[in-house]
Amino acid sequence: MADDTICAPATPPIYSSIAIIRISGPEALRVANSLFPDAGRLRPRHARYGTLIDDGKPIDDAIVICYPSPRSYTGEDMAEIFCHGNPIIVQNIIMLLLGRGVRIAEPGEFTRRAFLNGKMDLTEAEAVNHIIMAKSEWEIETSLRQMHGSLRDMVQHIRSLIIEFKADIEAGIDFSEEDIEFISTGTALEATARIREAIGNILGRCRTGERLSHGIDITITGKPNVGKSSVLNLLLNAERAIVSDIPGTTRDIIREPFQIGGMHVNLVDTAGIDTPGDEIERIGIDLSHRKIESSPFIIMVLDGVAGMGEADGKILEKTRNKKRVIIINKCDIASPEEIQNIQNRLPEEAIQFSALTGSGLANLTDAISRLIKEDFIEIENSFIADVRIISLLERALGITTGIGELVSGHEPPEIISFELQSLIDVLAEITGEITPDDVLDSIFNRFCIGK
Ligand SMILES: Nc1nc2c(ncn2[C@@H]2O[C@H](COP(=O)(O)OP(=O)(O)OP(=O)(O)O)[C@@H](O)[C@H]2O)c(=O)[nH]1
Ligand SMILES: [Mg+2]
Repeated sequence: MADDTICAPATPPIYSSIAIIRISGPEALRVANSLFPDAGRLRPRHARYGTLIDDGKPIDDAIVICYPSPRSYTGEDMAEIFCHGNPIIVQNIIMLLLGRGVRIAEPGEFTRRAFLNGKMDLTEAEAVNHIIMAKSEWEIETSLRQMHGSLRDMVQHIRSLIIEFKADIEAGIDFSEEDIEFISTGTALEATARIREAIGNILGRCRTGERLSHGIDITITGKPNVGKSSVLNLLLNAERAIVSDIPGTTRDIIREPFQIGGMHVNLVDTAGIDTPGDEIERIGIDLSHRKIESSPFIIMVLDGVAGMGEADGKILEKTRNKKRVIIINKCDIASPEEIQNIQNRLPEEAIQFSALTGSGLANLTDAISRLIKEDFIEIENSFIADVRIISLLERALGITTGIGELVSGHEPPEIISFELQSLIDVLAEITGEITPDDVLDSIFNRFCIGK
């Protein structure tokens, strides 16, 4: 347990109905009790309402709750003050606490203490920050599961597989001279394969989570003037991109975050692709081509009035292997014959759409969310992982491959056991049992103050 007491506002410095200040450490309860002049001890986990007094001067009417150790977020003695959400009041209370020997917390210090006091492992601590920073429903749900131990449990399961295997291998060490096999090469290879598969499985799910949490780019493409920017604006429900009847209006790439089916995506509007009219348009079209190449998901817009042309055919060809939704736009004024005509020339069913009236919008968002879920089949089981966890899992996979080779090569059990211990250590870094201070610093520095 830490020997000093920390405090910080847990809410942002804005005018709001309520602000919360947290205190944690050995002096937390004494300081919290001293805030009320008529003392009377605070009952654990009960709200106490009263006027906070500093040197005889009232500061605010507030509620204080105390949480004696170990039943608190940090595992230490803690108190929370709920005052009026005025930054001046918050500042006054903080100054009062500082005057009583409490110091201001570093970013993430409350969660760091919770981790150090065994209230949560590192995967759960990181999930706390992901919940706060989440940009989609999916991210919140996944982070919440992770905060409840989903990733920790999987890592612990693999760890127990390794420990069991290591015990079998070590049983053979004393007898290795005598050629007695405690575990056959076949069984050892099976155990290695099982461990490898389990690590590969988590790694896949972490990679999925990592990609999804950054948001997936969905690029809107088509020839000029078909209504790409109108589709973007309709989806965003905002006049984000300039719309005009002059072909070649959009020249830059416009990228906006958005939520589809509970997932965080980035909608990307691009310049219409056709023969450029001038140098700037040519640059815009080059950018569009590059964006299509790098984007896994495409919304291809066709013009229901102008019909299909050579440029459309080329874009269709270029996006053939992408996850794609085709929409026939301007259906509010296009003739049914022309719409049918276009559909007949398409390799897949298109959505009849109007960026002007909004018709077809639900079909479009459903189709996109279906495409994403098809591509990320592990979406429901993914983990929110960052490069730290992913690179540790990659290292674990490498070590496991090496162990397989040692087993096949009938290497002595001492060497195999040594490698199995390295593998256990790498997994312990994921959950934070073995983690250097600088790694902890870099993790908790990303948290807000007061968390
Ligand atoms: N009637 C009708 N007009 C539309 C529809 N969608 C777009 N338009 C019109 O089509 C014209 C071109 O729309 P934009 O959204 O600027 O088209 P764009 O594909 O982004 O064009 P560029 O940026 O030049 O490539 C504008 O005059 C829009 O008002 C639609 O669904 N129905
Ligand atoms: Mg445009």
